[in-house]
Amino acid sequence: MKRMTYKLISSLLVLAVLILSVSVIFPVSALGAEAVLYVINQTTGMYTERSTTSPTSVKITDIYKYTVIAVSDISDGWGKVYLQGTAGYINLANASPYNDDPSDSSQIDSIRIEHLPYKTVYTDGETFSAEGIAVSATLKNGQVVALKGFDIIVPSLNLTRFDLNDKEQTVRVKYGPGLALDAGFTITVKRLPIDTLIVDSWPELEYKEGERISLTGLKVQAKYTDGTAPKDITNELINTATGEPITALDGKILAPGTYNYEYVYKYNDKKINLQFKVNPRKLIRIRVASMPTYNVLKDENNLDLTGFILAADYDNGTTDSITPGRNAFYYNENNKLVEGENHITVTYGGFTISFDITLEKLAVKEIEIKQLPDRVIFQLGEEFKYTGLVLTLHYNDGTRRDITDGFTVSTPDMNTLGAQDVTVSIYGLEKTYEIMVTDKLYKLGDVNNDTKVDAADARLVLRHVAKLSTLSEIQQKAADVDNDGKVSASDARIILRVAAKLQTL
Ligand SMILES: [Ca+2]
Ligand SMILES: [Ca+2]
Repeated sequence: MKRMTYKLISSLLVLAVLILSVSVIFPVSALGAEAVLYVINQTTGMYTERSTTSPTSVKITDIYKYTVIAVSDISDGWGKVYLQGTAGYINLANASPYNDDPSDSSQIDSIRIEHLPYKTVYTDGETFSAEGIAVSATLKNGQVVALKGFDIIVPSLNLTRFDLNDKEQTVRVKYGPGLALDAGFTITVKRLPIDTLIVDSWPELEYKEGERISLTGLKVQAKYTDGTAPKDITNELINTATGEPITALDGKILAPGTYNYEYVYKYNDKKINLQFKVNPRKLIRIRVASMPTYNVLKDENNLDLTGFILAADYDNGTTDSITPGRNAFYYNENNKLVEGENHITVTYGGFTISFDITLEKLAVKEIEIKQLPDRVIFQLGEEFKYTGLVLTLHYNDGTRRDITDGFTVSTPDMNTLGAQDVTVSIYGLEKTYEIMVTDKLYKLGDVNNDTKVDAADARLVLRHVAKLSTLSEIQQKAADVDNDGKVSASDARIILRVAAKLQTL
């Protein structure tokens, strides 16, 4: 509900009228001309007359008793008024200057609408006008006076799409606080005289899956029964099911299917139907986008599809990557994979393609020394060892495995000083690494490696034998002076004899 104050409307109207009249007749400097409010005492003989100089007897409209009206340019008992946008003159003999409304609304017993506004029939969306309304107040002392400062509560003059007929609406007139002084009258809001909606041109109605709906080309016009020129209302259409404007459909992607949309303009009985069809995309071919990267035959019934991508191309320009199931494949003539060339056939979505792939037996294709043995420097004449050597086997399927035995290691000449190549071999593949044979690694008997063979060396041997401390591998070599492969008290005794120069090594 829209609430407006007639007082405000009136003064705005007067102001507008004044400005209009003054600026037309007088230069801008005369804007100060003021209107005076008059109240009409009776309708009999009240005429407005179309003339700017001497009033004539042409009545332009009625003014009713109790109407409060702005009058200007008063002379010789006549005053200038504007009624429904037209200037005229009234004879003031039957009007009197308006005195203010009662200052206290409690003096008023009731209010009454003496005459309705000029306009009581509206078209959907028009603006309400109170012009012409006459309202009286009956005071508690019985006197009846004209009222000006009443409120008018105007209902919406906009019909909705659910208003299938012209609509009666009530306008309330109220004076003062509360609702005690209240009157009302009915106005009619008429529907726009829409006859039919005409689709002048259609948009694209059939789409491929994934395409966006385009309303380009759609032109809908409303035709009116009253001869009004047809109006393009394309963008004002409303979907009856969702209430969304038609513009919300533009650019949408709809799943495949048929869509019947009903659109209305203004009222639900003025509608058009749009049928959109979205066709499911069609597979037009399949192709190998990427070959399998795994080329080792492990299972004659299953091709390893690592790296394999089958592309499915559709008529709407889209492509899917497919991972076909085992049943989509057929291998060679008997459906078994073999070593060497294989002819593979794939079927998907009614399309068949084939490609050839070469499969090898699982084999080691390369070896690598992952970790050198614990020792690569040896004493001249020492026994060669390769403890700690780790080999990595690289298979043709991309996998790898570490081994610490099962391979063959060549035996270097440990009695020759200098660098020696050691060859490690397995599966016909070889790798070499280098060892060094030196006479500087240790001196027999010199367990603590201080260049002398003396009692200190013998003591280290005895502590080792007694398990009080442990000699390193090299120290044990130096300690085993009798060369029996063990470190024992007998070695300590020989070291002491050498230290005492009773024996040489
Ligand atoms: Ca020593
Ligand atoms: Ca020994």
